[in-house]
Amino acid sequence: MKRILVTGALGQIGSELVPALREKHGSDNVVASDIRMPARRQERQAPFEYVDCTARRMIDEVVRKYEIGTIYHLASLLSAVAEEKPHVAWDVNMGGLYRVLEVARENGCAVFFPSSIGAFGASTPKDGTPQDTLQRPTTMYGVTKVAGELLCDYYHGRFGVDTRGLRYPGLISHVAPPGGGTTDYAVEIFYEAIRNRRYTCFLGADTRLDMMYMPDAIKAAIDLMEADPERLVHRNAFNVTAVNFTPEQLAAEIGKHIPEFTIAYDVDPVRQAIADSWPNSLDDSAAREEWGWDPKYDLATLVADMLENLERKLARG
Ligand code: NAD
Ligand code: AKB
Repeated sequence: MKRILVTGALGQIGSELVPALREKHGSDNVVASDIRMPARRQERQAPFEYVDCTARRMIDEVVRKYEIGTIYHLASLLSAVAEEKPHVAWDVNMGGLYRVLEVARENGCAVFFPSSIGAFGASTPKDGTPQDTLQRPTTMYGVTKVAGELLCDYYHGRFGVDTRGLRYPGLISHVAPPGGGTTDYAVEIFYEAIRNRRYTCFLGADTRLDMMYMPDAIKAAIDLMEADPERLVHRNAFNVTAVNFTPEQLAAEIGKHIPEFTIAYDVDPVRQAIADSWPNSLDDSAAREEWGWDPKYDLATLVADMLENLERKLARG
């Protein structure tokens, strides 16, 4: 088989996508890459390459060396970091995607591009946000996500590159920490609940957003890339969602397991403004119809699994 390349592989998603792909296709067939080096010796044994996605030559060399057939392009700056460094975010998020698409065009690779609820803005319908709707985001992150979706569609229509993408909501996981997004509170809260029995949230109590547990997010990416292309109408990018809650509701669910847990609020105006510009909830019926999207985790099962796994991880030190 043609091999798989994952860019930004040491981040929150890549840390779980790479093992899932290796389990499915064999370790040697999945090449992890990043601009950081893996920490553990075990991770160094499997194929790993230093690839800066803004350097076309580096992507090209690795794609040719390993005869790559599919690129999961995860390298990106997330919403809060992108707002701090908008120029860098444009270079990495747009420049990186453009170069990945160019290499894919020349080498006949398929490309997975993760978009986000950040691709929507304040003028988008907020509840049950449709698949096809107004997209006028007010953040640099959102601008790069909308432009990225369009660029991927362009490369499919104009050059026949097999591009596919998802609009992920906030992702919750216990393997790698989140990389500087607006939804990071929904991961931090678990660490603080276990360590200190309290958490001070940077978003307001009633901030409602869609979220998803990482196993569902990984399955979504792999299922979409394996879906029958004849059935895909949207390609870039499908709304996907699994759970929907406010910080207050998440804290209450954690409280069922840790009764002494308390939450307080110290709102960060920058991240609050970003969250307020995003949808309250997405309509993911196109993903369900076109490639069978069907998440497994709801709020109760997600919280129980997160606490169990994180307690074990933190106990190991
Ligand atoms: P992350 O910040 O955890 O990881 C990104 C990785 O990219 C990091 O390991 C970083 O070192 C690497 N990177 C940064 N600049 C690079 C460069 N120039 N070249 C190569 N690698 C570089 O991000 P993540 O949460 O794993 O997200 C991956 C993708 O999914 C991003 O496109 C993100 O926008 C998207 N997404 C994530 C979420 C989420 O909640 N995690 C939600 C929606 C969309
Ligand atoms: C972020 O908050 O930036 C990400 C996302 C929803 O895209 N988690």
